[in-house]
Amino acid sequence: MAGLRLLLVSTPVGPLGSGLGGGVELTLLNLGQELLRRGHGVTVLAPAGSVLGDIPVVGLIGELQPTAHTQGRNTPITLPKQSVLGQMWDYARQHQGEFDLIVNFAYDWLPFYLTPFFQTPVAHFVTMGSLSEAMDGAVQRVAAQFPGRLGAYTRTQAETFGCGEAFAILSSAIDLEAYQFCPTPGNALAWLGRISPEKALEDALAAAEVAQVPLKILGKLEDEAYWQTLCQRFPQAEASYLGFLPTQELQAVVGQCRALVMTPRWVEAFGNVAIEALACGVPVIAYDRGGPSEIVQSGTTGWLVPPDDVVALTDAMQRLETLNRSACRHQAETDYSLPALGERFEAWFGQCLSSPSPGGDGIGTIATWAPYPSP
Ligand code: HBI
Repeated sequence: MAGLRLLLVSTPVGPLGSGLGGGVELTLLNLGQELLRRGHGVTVLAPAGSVLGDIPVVGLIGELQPTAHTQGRNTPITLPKQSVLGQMWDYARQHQGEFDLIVNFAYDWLPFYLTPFFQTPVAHFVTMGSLSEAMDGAVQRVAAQFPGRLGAYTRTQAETFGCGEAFAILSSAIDLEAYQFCPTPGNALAWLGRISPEKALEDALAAAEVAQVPLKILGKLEDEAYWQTLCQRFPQAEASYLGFLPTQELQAVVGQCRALVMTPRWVEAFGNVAIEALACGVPVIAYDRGGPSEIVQSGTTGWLVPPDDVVALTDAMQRLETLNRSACRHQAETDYSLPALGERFEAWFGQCLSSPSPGGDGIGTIATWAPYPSP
């Protein structure tokens, strides 16, 4: 595909590099580098102070958007004064003629609403599952008016919006050169992730205690009180907290483990930690829920167990010998490399640029608007 001029619009919750943007920061870094390598033009729009490797970033001044995580299903859409979200999309409007395609990575109502107002096609990579009625409506409206312009990490995540068939499933990727295959592990299991209730670390601790295997815990300690209750509840668990490590150290610790344990209480859109483990040859034991259920090949590169079933989790921890560490690394190389990601996104961009926009001049005159899909 000839070099496209691409504008990638980031999340308004924080500057790139601050960690506030979570998984989408990694997605933008990996995708941006791969698209540049393939000869496309890439410009990233993001809040001022953003840094993204050697990818050109235009930083906009403005007030950050509250994270969607804290909003309820019926919370009204709010925009702070001088919102950076508004600033980013006004910049996109003014400069749209310089680009062939604009790709939105914000999980916010405004960019979806503005889709018909642009002459340059706008596509949306959705980074979480359904969280609110307003966002569901905005997503469904783009699905109805601009078929093909929605992308997501996983099918399960896309289905949460009630229009899963409208999404291109793009999965994720990591820079495999940063992860070393480890053929001979020690005895411990690993648990990776933000230490907060929706990740249900208590289930992994409970199972590890019964299975009598050591558990190495890594990740950002977001909820101190929650951590303290876990330490009190599982005094016997042979568990150690190793902190929030940079990739180089993280992959060295995880590679030494016999398996990664994932216990998500919510629908993880993807679960990057799963492919980090596979890249090191480490099988994944995960609840059969959300992103990990589309990553783990149960019986070969890990085990999928019934969600929230700690007994099944314990059993799986004791059936690791039949899993194949080389198959884990191979799956990462086949499905989760940067070239594989680039292939998937290029195919999606081609679809976005070929699928017909609705009638009308595409600048959102009332007559062309499809009414909100009736609930
Ligand atoms: N909240 N309002 C809002 N907008 C985002 O783009 C956003 C968010 N919360 C979390 C988040 N993005 C990312 O961390 C995830 O999409 C990965």
